[in-house]
Amino acid sequence: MAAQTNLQKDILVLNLEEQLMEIAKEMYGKELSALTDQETYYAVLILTKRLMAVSDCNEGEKKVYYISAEFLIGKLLSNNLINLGVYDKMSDILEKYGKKLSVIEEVEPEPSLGNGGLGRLAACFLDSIATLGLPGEGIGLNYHFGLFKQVFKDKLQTAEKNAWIEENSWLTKTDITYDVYFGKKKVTSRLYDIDVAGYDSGVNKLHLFDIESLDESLVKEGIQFDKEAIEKNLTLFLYPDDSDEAGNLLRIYQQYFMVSNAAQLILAEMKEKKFDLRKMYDHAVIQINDTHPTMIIPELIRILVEEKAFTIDEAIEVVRKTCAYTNHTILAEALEKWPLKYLEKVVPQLVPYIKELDKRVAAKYKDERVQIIDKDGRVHMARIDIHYGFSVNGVAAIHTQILEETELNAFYKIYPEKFNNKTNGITFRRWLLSCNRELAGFLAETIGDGFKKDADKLEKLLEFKDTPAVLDRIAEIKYDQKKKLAAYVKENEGVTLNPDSVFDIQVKRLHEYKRQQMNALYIIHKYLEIKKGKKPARPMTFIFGAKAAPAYIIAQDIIHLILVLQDIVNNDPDVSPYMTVLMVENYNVSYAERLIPACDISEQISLASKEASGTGNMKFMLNGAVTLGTSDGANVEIHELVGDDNIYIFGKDSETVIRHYEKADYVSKDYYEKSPVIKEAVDFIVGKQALAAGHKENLTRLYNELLNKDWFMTLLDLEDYIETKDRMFADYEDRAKWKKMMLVNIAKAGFFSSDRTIAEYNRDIWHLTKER
Ligand code: GFP
Repeated sequence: MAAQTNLQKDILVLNLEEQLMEIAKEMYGKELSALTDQETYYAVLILTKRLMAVSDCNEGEKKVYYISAEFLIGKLLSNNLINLGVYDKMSDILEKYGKKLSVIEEVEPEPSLGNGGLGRLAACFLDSIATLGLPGEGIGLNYHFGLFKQVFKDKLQTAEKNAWIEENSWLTKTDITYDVYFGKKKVTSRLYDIDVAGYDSGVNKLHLFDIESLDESLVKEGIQFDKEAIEKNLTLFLYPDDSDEAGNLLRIYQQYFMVSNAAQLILAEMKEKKFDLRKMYDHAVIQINDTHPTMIIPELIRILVEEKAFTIDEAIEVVRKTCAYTNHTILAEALEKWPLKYLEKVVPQLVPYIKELDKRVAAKYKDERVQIIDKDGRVHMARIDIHYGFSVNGVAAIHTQILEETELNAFYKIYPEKFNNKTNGITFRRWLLSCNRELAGFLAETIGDGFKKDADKLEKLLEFKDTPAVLDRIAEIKYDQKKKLAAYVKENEGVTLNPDSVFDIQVKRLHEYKRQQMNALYIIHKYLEIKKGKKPARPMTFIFGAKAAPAYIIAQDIIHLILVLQDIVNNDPDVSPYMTVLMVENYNVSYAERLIPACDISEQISLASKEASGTGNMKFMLNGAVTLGTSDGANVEIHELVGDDNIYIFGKDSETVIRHYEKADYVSKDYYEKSPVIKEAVDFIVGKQALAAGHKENLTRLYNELLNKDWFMTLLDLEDYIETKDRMFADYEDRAKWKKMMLVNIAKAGFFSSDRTIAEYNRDIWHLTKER
């Protein structure tokens, strides 16, 4: 069978051109050369889907089910063509008919199925699981309007629905539907699949569940809709507003919908393959990505007991051996705790099981910190995962260490054997081969193309760290990418960027712990310096990209401040020759693919201990940017790999920060009062100039927050940040030194391939074998 399908694929590859012409005829009744770009995109999409449909699947006795609320997959056309090995061929064919593949790629709408690092990691993992030939599937939801589309109005973020699903898309409607019960209320799901092609390997699937009765017209203005009409709204948005009870309930509805479908899918497959359910763990491993899919644990237990004649003890044992949990954060707000009374409203059938799981823990352990249901009647989802799964992993060495020693120490003492670290990774197919074809091509010429399958081979580049021709070419590619970005930004944002300036970039979800506000304070500081006559050696460009959760007020205020600074700086004739500020609108994966290759300084400035790993840091490094970062998350491992000379580390370390929290002795005002530099920058936020350009309410609120609260300790590290960043700009002028730093960063990035991460998950947690 496998040989036959392979042959089919080979034949299809040989006949790509004919096939494409046929599709053009069938779909539009036109010659290929007469198609519009949009039509050409659809034709290539259909052909690529056919190619994946006849490719081998990764099969085996055991499969991983990666359940996640987010899969931030990005556009798929060019990645699929690369992974299928037909990118160049397709490009040539299109060229022959007067079309450019790079233009056709633009037509694709970006799927809006994720928020930030969590979802992008899931997407990189799917690519690597398929590439390593491992049997594995993603399971999530098909949000029609995704997270939201960010539109700036009057220097404020507004949110609109992000409709991304078109008639022709990567989604394939299957005939699989399930009944999902919320108590007595029944809804019907429908499964849509997206094929995930491995690089030079087999194909896996991303399963996205949707609800048959969804009503898109429910969304009236912006992203507002009736939160209570569950059967009409369930898969409209990812992370709908949860600032009220209805919003909380909706999130629970979504989560249960996701896991009920997942459980039914997994059990159907067990049945179809005639696997022994009592040995489910020999055939299935469920990776619970963050706490959103936690209810899979009580749900599976419930089904095994109520429908498969398991005793509760047997069910718990089988499920425990099947489920593994990944923690992505230590932020209390992100560790979900659902009031039991909410669960009673949404999924009453699960409540007796959750209470039983809680009772068993309470009977064994007295420590408050490990109880599933706390005194206030809230169910701690992560605690279910840890007690009733077999593995708990953090996502970078320092993060796992903090989990073991501090945040989850009470659990670590009970179950030391469950804890393990899996430092995150990124797929080099998207984050190098596809987004920076020029660099990837040059690397292949210089060190051979072994690195494409074995990322560690990038180290070979170190042999050229004193070779001027290689160093110059790397710098030249960077310059070209900056020019390309500048052209795109000019067209899309109307802002002029100078490619001869230093590009300093911070792109990530907007959150106070990631400290975009600290970067903004640096910009204010520089602005004031220039106004006083201290000109930088070279112009500087500060770029931000970030969405803020609509209910997160201070995050909106930070965006406002950055947009105010963009206005003030870019329109000030004294300053604009030396400095430009840009906050790109609706930052997403496609934008990241343009920004990252063009970056000189990679901003990774979270408060130490708070960023579990970060993955943007890895993408920037791989593309030759130098990191300006705190000793946090994977920055620590980047630092270890590249050494002191090739990274700029600043700020207080995680122990100091944790001590401040424990003693509650950080007072931001002290820092403000002690340092004239800090005071001047912070005061600017509510100074005449800023208030004239922005809104008093937002700016004052942010000012007060920084001065009186500053929960994520911006002012603690600000002086060190300014000093280090200044040094970095100065070092940029030593071009020989800088180019070498670029090269070393690229050469050392191999460790951060998600192929390595997935190989470790498989070795330590999943134990899958390939049978292809
Ligand atoms: C979260 C964490 C990051 C981590 C990713 C993936 O992502 O530190 O790298 O998960 O593990 F915070 P964000 O959505 O916050 O970026």
